[in-house]
Order: sequence, then structure tokens, then C-alpha cells
Amino acid sequence: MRTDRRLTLIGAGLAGSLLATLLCRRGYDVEVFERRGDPRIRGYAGGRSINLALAERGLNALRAAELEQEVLAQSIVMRGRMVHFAEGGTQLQPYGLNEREVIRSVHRARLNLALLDAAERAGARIHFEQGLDDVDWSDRLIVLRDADGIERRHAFDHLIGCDGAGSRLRESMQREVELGMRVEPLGHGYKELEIPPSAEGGFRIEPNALHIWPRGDFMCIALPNTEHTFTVTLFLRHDGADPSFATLADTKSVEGFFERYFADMRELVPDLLADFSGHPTGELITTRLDRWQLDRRAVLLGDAAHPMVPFHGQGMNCAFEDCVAMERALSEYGDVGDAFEAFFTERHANADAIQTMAVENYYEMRDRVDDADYLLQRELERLLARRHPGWFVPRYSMVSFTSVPYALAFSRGIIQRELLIEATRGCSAIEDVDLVALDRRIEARLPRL
Ligand code: FAD
Ligand code: 8R5
Repeated sequence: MRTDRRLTLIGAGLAGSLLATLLCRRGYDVEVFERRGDPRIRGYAGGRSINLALAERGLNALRAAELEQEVLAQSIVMRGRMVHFAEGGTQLQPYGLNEREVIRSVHRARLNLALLDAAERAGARIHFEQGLDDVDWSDRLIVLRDADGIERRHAFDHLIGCDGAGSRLRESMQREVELGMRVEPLGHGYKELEIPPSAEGGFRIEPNALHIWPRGDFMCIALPNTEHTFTVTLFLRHDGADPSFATLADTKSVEGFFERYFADMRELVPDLLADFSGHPTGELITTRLDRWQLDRRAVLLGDAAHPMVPFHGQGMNCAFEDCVAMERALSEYGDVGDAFEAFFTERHANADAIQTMAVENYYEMRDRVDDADYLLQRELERLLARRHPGWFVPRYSMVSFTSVPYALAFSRGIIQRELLIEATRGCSAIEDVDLVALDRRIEARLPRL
């Protein structure tokens, strides 16, 4: 085996296991070190049903690994946002323009199992309970630690860090070179709750939607599971004036909070108080790096390279797209170091763009989806999307239903939003919009895709 065909991956999470599969199929000799135990033997720690939204970019990567059908078969289609208004009532806002433009809810643990099986089938050697502790860069050794704290060293040629948002490899690289890391906490956290099946065993609310309870500064969402449950997530500021996680410190205030803002949740989530006190409060942080590589020997990918907040449902989708980009770079460049450089050059601005769009989508979800001006802009956006297909494509659609580079979706999104705001200024209905004048402005300002 030529040494430049040997790759060492850190982390067998979503990206690590998919990347291992893709690279083995390209003839690389892939070894993966994962801190946790093999979930196929020990079962999943925590055991809660956590689901993720899978969109086109993620599906595209799964297709490359021939896993698309297997994953789709165990997914639930979400056709749009079901908005639950504060004053009661709901409204379904479709995500796409046709029945193919949908996102899907997938079970994280099950997806990870399918990916691990695929990686091993493809020939990857996965070592569980082998967490990366540090890297000896001068001797090209990784220092691993098992569950009992026993240390061992292992030689590497090239390292790919797929070890997630709290990446240890990133820390080891940072000690060697300035990665230019900026940590941007959102100031809000999240809490997961569960809607169980109904007494008859079915879904308690509409299954084919992503539910949103927008409440201005905070919100709840719910995604369906194949077990007929929903995972609800409350997003709320950590500290400061009521309501915040800090002010929800006792049973009474938690009950009062849900009573006041999410009245239907009391009935939907029978274990509300137990879930609230028993589940940890999650952190929401964007971390940006100026560099993802060290010396052409190591590179970061997925959450290790670009942790993002969840509001566009793109963390996994972007990590999967990274895997395809890495595979492509390795097949285009004979030299692994060159491939790492090319990968970084292609992905850095795109990761930066989706990180920014993810933060923006929090504001949109929690505060805009029930505003009249927003709804009018959205109606016009959909009209224009039909009038100018493949040209005026809503930003949400570019992100979720295409593989248009995120940075391009971001820059076109800015122009499109300006056009929508200008065109709807002073209008109260779609009939008031001067479409002919708008067509001319689109022609002048928005290049064709
Ligand atoms: P991970 O999947 O986190 O994998 C990292 C792996 O590295 C893990 O297996 C970990 O055990 C291992 N590891 C960590 N440290 C070490 C070490 N020192 N040595 C060895 N191994 C190590 N994304 C979406 O696209 N859509 C969604 O709807 C969505 N919902 C989400 C819901 C929740 C509750 C959360 C937390 C995230 C969600 N995301 C979603 C984001 C998505 O989970 C991540 O972006 C994605 O998992 C990133 O993949 P990754 O492989 O980079 O990291
Ligand atoms: N991640 C998602 C969207 C966009 C929905 C829209 C939003 C929970 C911790 Cl908050 C969120 C989306 O614009 O209408 N698609 O997919 C997934 C989301 O949150 C996930 C489930 C989550 C981290 C907790």
C-alpha cells in the first residue's frame, strides 16, 4: 500500500462513517478511531429518539454511497412548516413548489448504524472506544485513550478530523498553529421534550410537517419520528428577563411558561416537567475558523470545521456535502496535501455562508413566519419562482432542494430579498404588485443561475 493511500479518520459519527465509506470505495485504506463504543453492541447511550431533517445535499451524498433508498425508506416526509399561532390555529406553509421538494425526518441513531455498517462493508477498519487525546505532530503519532483510560500511540500519514463540534483534533492543531478560531455563542439554548403516540397508537399532530410555535424571542419546533412520536425542541435565551432558561428554575415557573405561551403543549407532552428537568439544556454556538488544516497533514470537516446553529437544519447536510467534496478533491489530486488544500478552498466560504444563514433563520422562524408583510413577500417569492424557474429561486429552496453552493445562495438571497421588499412596499395584496416593472428589475439585478 502506497503511503498516500492511507487515511486516518477521527470520529465515526455522521460524517466520519459516510466519508469512510466513500473513500474505501475509491481504494483508500481507511482507519477510523471513535471515542464511543460500538452502538450496534451496546445500544445507544441516552436512548431518546432524536431526529434530524435531511435535505437534498445530504441525500445527494447518501446517493453517492448507495444508501439513499435504505435511508428514505425509514424517513418521514415533511412538506412544510406547520405554524401554530400564539392566538390559536395553524397554517401549513409548504417548503417546495412541487411534491418532490420536501425535507425528511430521519432517526439519528438508526442513520448512524446504517452508515457504520456501510463503512465496514466497504472495508473501513473502525476502532471503537478509542478517543483521540492528542497528536504528536513531530513523530506523526496520534495519542488514543480507551474507556479505561489506557493510552496508546498510533502512526498516521494523513488525518481527517470528523470528531464533531467539540473536536479534539482541532484543539491539537490549534496548539501547533493559529487556526483563527472565533466562538460566537447565540445566547440561547435548547431543551428537548417528547410528544408520545396517541392512545390509539397514532400521531398526535400532523406527521408530514415540521411544526413551529413562533413566539417572537423564542419558539418550539417538533419533528415526527417513525415511532409515531415527535421530538419537540424549545429554543429560548439562557439568561436575562423572563422568559429565559434562568427564570424557568422551578416547576411552577415551567408550568406557567407553557400555560401562557404553548397552551397546547401541556396536553401533547404528558411528561413535560420530567422532560424539562431531566434533559440537559443544549448549547447553540457558531464557531468560525480561518484555517481547517495543518501542514498538509491534517484537515477538519463537518462540525469539527464549522459548528453551526441548527435553524436551517443543515449541520448534517453540510457535513455530508463536505464528505463528497473531500472525495472529489482526493480523486482530482494525486497528493493528499493538495487535496486538503483544494477541499478547504472550495468549502470554507460555503461553510461561512450557511453558518450565517442558520443564525438568520432563527429570527425568521421565531418572529417572522406569522407576520403579514413576511407572508406577502413569501407569496410573491413563490409566484416569481414559478414565473422565472431556475432563475428566481427562493433562498430556502436553494439551500434545501439544490446543491447550489451555499455562498451563492447567500449572495443571491440578498438581492432577491431586496427585490421582494421593494416590490411589496405599500402593497397589502399580491394584486397590488407591479409584476412587469419587477420583471425588469430582476433582469437588471439578478444574474441567471
Ligand atoms: P458528529 O455527528 O457529532 O460526529 C462526531 C463523532 O466523533 C462522534 O461519533 C463522536 O463520538 C466522535 N468523537 C468526538 N470526539 C472524539 C475524539 N476525541 N476521538 C474520537 N472520536 C471522537 N443537522 C441537520 O442537517 N439537520 C437537522 O435537523 C439537525 N438536527 C440536529 C438535532 C440535534 C439535537 C443536534 C445536536 C444536531 C442536529 N443537526 C442537524 C446537526 C448534526 O447533528 C451535525 O451537524 C452532524 O452530526 C455533524 O456530523 P459530524 O460527523 O461532523 O459530527
Ligand atoms: N438541531 C431543522 C429547519 C428549517 C425549518 C424552517 C430548524 C434541534 C438541536 Cl431549529 C431547526 C430546521 O425554516 O421552517 N429544517 O430542519 C431542524 C431544526 O432543529 C433541529 C431538529 C435541532 C439541534 C435541536
